[in-house]
Amino acid sequence: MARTGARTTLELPTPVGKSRKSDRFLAELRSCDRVVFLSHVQPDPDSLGSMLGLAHAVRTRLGKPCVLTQDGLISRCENRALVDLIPIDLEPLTALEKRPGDAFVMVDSQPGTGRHTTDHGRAITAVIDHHVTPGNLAGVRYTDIRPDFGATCTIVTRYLTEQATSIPAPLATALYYGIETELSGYPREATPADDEALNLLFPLANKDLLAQIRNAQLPQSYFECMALALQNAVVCDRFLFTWIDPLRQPEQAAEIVDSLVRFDGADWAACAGVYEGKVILSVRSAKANARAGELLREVVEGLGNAGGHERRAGGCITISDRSPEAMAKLRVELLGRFQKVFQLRDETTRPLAFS
Ligand SMILES: [Mn+2]
Repeated sequence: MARTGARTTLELPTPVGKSRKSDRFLAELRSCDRVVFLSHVQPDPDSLGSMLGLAHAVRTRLGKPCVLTQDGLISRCENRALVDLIPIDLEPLTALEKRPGDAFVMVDSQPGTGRHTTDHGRAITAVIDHHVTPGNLAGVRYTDIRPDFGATCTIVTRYLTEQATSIPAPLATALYYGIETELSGYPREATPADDEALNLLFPLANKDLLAQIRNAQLPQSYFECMALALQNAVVCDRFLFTWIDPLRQPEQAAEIVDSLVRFDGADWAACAGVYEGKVILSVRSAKANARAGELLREVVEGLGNAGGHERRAGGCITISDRSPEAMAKLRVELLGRFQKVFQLRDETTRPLAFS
C-alpha cells in the first residue's frame, strides 16, 4: 500500500521483525476470506475506533474484506454522532450471515465475560483488549491483552504505526475520541502510551468533527433520567447511590454517573437503572487505584455480571420479576450490598437533594 503523504503517515522507531505484535496479528488472518470484528454490547467509542482501526490495517495490509458488527444499541448521543459523522458502517450482529472462511476478531472485550448478547463460542481467532476482567481465551490463537493501557484504541494506534499505514482523518478522529473518552474523569487512568497515541493522532484528526461529536445534542429523556437520578440519590459516608426506573436508554446509567461522581461530597458514585429485563449498573470513583471493577463484581456476586477498570466499572443483573415490589426490594438489596462491600455506615445515609 502506497503511503499517502508524510502528514498522514506515522512512523515510530519500532523494530521490524517477527516479534512485532501487529505482524503476528495479521499473520493469523492471512488464510481467512473475510474478517468479522466483534465488540462488547452497546459498543462505546473505544470499541468502535478499535474495530475501525484494525479493519483499516487488515484492508490495507492484507487486502481482505472486513465487517464491523454492532451488538445491542448505540444510544449515547456522542456515540451516535461518532457513528454517523465518521461514518462507521456497522452490521447488526443479529443480521450477520456467517461464512465458512470468516475469521472473528474481538476488541475491547473478552469472550465469556457476559458483555455480549451472543456466545461466540470457540470461533474467535484474535482478542485485543485492555480490560482486567478475565475472559475465556481457550482456543483463541492470538491475544493481546494490556490492562496497563487506558484504551484498546491505544493498542490499535500502535499497530497502525508499526505497520506504517496511512491514517485518514476520519480514522484518526475516531481513534482519538476512543482514547479520550476512556481517559475522561479525574484522576486520569492514562499511561504514557495513551498520551503518546493522543499526540500522534491529534494533528491527523478532524477537529471540527471532534467538536461536533463531543457536543452532540441531548434528548429530553436525558434530562428526565437526570431528574429521576437526582430525586433518588442518597449519600452514605462518601458514597453516592442512585436508582433510575426506567432508564430510557441502556447507556444512560453511565452518562448520569459520570456527572454525579463530580459531587464534592462523595468519592464514589453508583447508578442502577432498570432497562427492559435488566438492571444496568455503572460505578465511578474519584480516587486513583480504586479497584472499581473488582469491588462491583463483589457487589453483584450471585446476582449478575460486572467488570471494568480501576475507577470505572459496569455491570448487569437480569431480572425476571419486573413488579414495583420486586424492584423496590432489589433497590434496597443493592444499596445494602454496596454498604457492606464498601464498609459504609448505614446511619449516615441521607438524600442528596429534595430531603
Ligand atoms: Mn475500552
